[in-house]
Amino acid sequence: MEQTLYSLRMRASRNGQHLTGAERIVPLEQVCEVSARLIERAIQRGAPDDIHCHIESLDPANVLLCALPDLSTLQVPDWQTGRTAARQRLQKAGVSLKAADHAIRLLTDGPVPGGRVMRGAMLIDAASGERLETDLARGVRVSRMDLAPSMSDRLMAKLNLHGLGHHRVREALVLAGKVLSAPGVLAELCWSDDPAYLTGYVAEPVSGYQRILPLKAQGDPRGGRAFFIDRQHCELNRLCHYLEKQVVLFDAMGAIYPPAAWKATE
Ligand code: WAQ
Ligand code: MG
Repeated sequence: MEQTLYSLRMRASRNGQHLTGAERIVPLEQVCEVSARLIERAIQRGAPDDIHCHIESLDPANVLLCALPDLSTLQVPDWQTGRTAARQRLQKAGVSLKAADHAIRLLTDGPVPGGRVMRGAMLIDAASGERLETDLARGVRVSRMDLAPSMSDRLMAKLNLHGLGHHRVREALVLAGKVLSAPGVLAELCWSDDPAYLTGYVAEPVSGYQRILPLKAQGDPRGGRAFFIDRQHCELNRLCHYLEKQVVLFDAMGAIYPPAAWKATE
């Protein structure tokens, strides 16, 4: 990777409460345009009183190139069945039923004391279900990842062909790709805190990014992320450093499968 790249990170809050955040990695000539788009997103989200936009150059020697996971979409009749599908997918990835149930319960109730959503993700011991992150209110924030600039248009065109070109899908796929590339992570579970966005996913290395539609009830403002950790093969400080600091660019796409109905027997 020869070209100097810049990490753009935006976060916005109101009354001290996190509203929205987003980030990209782009060459210098795109810094102005893309940071303006991120700020516009924060404003559209509804009158933030504080917007931070941080821009920093990246050392090309520290960039890790990875391939995106395969993407599939499982359709289920209702969110309760969606949770059953998620539980089953997590177990297939080596997560215990106890750990899967605990994470689902925490995301359902709101993982922060007082029932609020977190800015980052929970780390869950894949065997015991115990929470491992040191800051239970903030969680672990995955950062410094994007599509490689040279491939970004091509990869977005492919997502667009499948009706998946929305920035929400792009960002979740890229985040899940980085999480799956991290040492000691078995799987991820996620659904949005946006009350109107009902699609969530389970990501694991074999089947990739598996969207589940719906995974939550219409109007529910709670959501979050749980990363399931294999503690035998994971040093927590190293993992958090990787998730927060390692620059990862995706320069290859996985397969994209058409939506299919989920079957309990799969
Ligand atoms: N690192 C760790 N956790 C994060 C991050 C991050 N960078 N960004 C968000 N979270 C956590 C945080 O707890 C949020 O409350 C929660 O995830 C949900 O974030 O159709 O939109 O941005 O394929 O609301 C998935 C399906 C959408 C997309 C996920 O998440 C699709 C989504 P949101
Ligand atoms: Mg959100």
